[in-house]
Amino acid sequence: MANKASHEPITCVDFWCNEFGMRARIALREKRVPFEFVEEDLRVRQRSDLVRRMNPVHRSIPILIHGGRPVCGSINIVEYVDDVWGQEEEEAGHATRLLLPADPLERARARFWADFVDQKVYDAQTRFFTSRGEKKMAAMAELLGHLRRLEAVLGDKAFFGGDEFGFLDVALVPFSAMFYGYEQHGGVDMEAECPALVRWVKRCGERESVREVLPSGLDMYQIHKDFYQIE
Ligand SMILES: N[C@@H](CCC(=O)N[C@@H](CS)C(=O)NCC(=O)O)C(=O)O
Repeated sequence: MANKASHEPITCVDFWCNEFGMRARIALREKRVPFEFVEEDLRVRQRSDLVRRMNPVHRSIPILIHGGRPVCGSINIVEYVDDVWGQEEEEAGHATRLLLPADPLERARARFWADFVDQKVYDAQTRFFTSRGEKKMAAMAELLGHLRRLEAVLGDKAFFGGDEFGFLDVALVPFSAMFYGYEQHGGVDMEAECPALVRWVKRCGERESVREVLPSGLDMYQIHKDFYQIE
């Protein structure tokens, strides 16, 4: 729903390679919402005063600051952006298209799978990066299992919600920036393992919002290699 608040200044506090934060920035770009990007370098251990003030509970990023008020949690931010700027787009003469599906059952399903990405995919990915040897390979196998499950959800659709890029695409596509890292660190061939998902990644990459936000696989690989001190 559009309201006056939607014209107040918008800031996104994030780090360029934060998969969670990419969701917020893709959603803002999808809605053509201008925002200021304030970088919080996650390589620095101590969180900034801004983050501690705006997200005292978790001290995590992304944080969307709208008219001085924080919205925390990436999925929460994507839904907020949909709520506030969905209607506004229509007023500006663009076709309104919400990221979340209109049908309640489809919305519930999209939220379920977004949560699956946060719980299962992120957890297996973190174990993959932080462990060595057999544990690392077991985490890779688990991660591929989760991605194949998502591939089955995608089916033969262009995007998770059907013909249009939407909520679950926004939630998952930042993780694709790690695919090159999975290949380099895990010795897997993503195209052979998850061909439909790789085709979907290419399709998503044709969107300006995704192109502008997603770092290259090589940059993501380098920063994770340094961060997790992987040889
Ligand atoms: N559920 C949160 C997770 C965000 C999160 O875990 N962010 C991490 C970076 S990946 C963070 O800010 N960590 C703070 C730190 O490392 O000090 C969301 O979706 O926004």
